[in-house]
Amino acid sequence: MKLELISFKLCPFAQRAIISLNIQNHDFETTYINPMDPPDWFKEISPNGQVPLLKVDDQVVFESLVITEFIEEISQTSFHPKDAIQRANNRAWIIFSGDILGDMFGVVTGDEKKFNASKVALFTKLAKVESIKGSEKFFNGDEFNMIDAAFAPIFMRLAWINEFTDNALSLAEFKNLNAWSKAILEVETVKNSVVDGLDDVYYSNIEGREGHLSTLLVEEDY
Ligand SMILES: N[C@@H](CCC(=O)N[C@@H](CS)C(=O)NCC(=O)O)C(=O)O
Repeated sequence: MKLELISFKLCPFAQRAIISLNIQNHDFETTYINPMDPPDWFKEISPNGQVPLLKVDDQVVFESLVITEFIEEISQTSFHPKDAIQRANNRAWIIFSGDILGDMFGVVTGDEKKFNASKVALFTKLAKVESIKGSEKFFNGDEFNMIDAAFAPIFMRLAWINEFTDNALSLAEFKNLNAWSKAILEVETVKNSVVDGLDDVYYSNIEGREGHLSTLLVEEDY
């Protein structure tokens, strides 16, 4: 089975698919496009015009959560907990993490009003996750699972934003999330799930959006 991931370097949804493919030891090719200015061949094969898109031989699978579940199904090892209720819960929180990414988009792109509203929505959701996350290393314990991969792009971007600003989105009030974030960001597969220098590209992206967040950037030599 030939796997090709159509991706966009800045896309947090594509990053989840990359982590899943690598953790589950699949050989795959990556083709980067800009989904805001997609090539014709992409328009022809993409049902919704979005990345990530996984080409499987001459068929396509789209939607990041469906792609990660598909990868799970074709893998020798499972990336989910064994217990059915725990697995169902993980899937529900994975869906929830997509909403968190929606709030982060508002934080990165919005004017001051939108920024503040998105930040409140973001922190309300993070507080919910904090309330159900125990003190285990990863979400389910010592093993890095799909839910950890789903949250990895969130924590990576929050860490960058905090580094680029005076901790505008600090997780300090969330003891469990803070520790979970640190554990996830130390995983090699997570570190390697983005291209070198993506933090600089992310910084430029925040600047280029000219939203309220860009006014909070600390001028340093990025
Ligand atoms: N629900 C989708 C969201 C994917 C998504 O929003 N991708 C963005 C890039 S990060 C995209 O392709 N945007 C272009 C567009 O929506 O036209 C998923 O989980 O795969």
